[in-house]
Amino acid sequence: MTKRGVARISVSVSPELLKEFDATVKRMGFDRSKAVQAAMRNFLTDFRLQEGRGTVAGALVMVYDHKVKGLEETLTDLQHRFESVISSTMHIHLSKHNCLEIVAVRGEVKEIQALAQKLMTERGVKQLKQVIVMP
Ligand code: NI
Repeated sequence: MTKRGVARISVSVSPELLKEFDATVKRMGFDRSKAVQAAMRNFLTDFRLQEGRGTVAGALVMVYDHKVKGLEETLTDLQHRFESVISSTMHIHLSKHNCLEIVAVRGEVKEIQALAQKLMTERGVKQLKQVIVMP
């Protein structure tokens, strides 16, 4: 294994799994190495999320009803409390009632999960999705 450049690995898989993997990789226009790298990154990101440890980056995407009394103030207060993991926020007025907010995050998984949990449980927040990747 080297720190720079590329490291080559050899893995054992069932022929059926490899056949389906290769067919999917081909359909997506990937090559096998790139697909394995993407799968490894997803695996590591999932593990960080499960374990609640490590550094990640991503976005929290939420829809809320801005007519709900006090909600916008609460959401702003929360974002100030978690300013250490928030890089930026984008606000889009979707309709008369609905706002879409995209909160870009980077930092400790535990902090980001705590922020997401607090945002999604506020009354008036209709939906929250997390898109998390390796930084
Ligand atoms: Ni709005």
